[in-house]
Amino acid sequence: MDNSIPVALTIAGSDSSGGSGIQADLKTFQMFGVYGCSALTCVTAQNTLGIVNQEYLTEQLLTDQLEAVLTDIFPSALKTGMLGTEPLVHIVGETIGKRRLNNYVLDPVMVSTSGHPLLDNEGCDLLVEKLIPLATIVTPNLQEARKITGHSIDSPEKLKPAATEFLRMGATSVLIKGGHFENGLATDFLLTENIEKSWSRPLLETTAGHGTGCTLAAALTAELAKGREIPTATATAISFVNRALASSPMLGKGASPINHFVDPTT
Ligand code: PXL
Repeated sequence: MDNSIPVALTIAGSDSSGGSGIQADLKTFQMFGVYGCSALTCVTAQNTLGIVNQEYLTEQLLTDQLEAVLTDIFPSALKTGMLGTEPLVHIVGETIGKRRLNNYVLDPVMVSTSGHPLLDNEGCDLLVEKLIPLATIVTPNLQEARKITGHSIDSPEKLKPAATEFLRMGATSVLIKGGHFENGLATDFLLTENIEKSWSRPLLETTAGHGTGCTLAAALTAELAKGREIPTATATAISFVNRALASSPMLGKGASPINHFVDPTT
């Protein structure tokens, strides 16, 4: 009997409220039928209202987590989320190269929804220089895409030039998420070397949304771990997150987490 299941690795921070970070990633992998491994970069004390405290793990401890997992289990896809500092970005880049990891989903997490910095400025520079060229897909939100490219991206027509900039930086593909402009639509824009695709929907009136970015990148990683192509993996991940957002359990007093229990396949 073949009991094998696809394996994915997440390198990210812990969110004590369980809605984003490592917790969102592992819940999502599980829903998609993918075995999840993890390496922590940071422990945050947070709830739906925001981050109260955070502490980075040492460089040695991140290195040792990665070595422990990767000398034993080979993931068929991986994602990175909150990396925090330049030295931790450096370790991730070195490890992906040394271990020849592929199907890499880079979520360039920089600032939390509540405004808390999740990556220092030197870390941002190194992420662009070292991680973007390794990425199968980069998943910036509009704010991150503006910061990384220096483009203003103030209309739907500006999405493609900004996305092209990510490919020029060395990424295989890019998904710019949640662009909303005066048309009242939220648009996700995918660009690969030979495919351009966008998904638009009316903006959802909700206070929920904690962990949508992490969950989308995790769903994409799970689909790549199963061998799906980038456009179908992206479509599945977007559908999962939209339905999870629409059926949020409305937990907590701030931005509620989304509903990780929705069916990934419909
Ligand atoms: O959603 C970005 C994010 C990622 N990872 C961790 C976080 C957050 C936002 O707060 O705390 C650990």
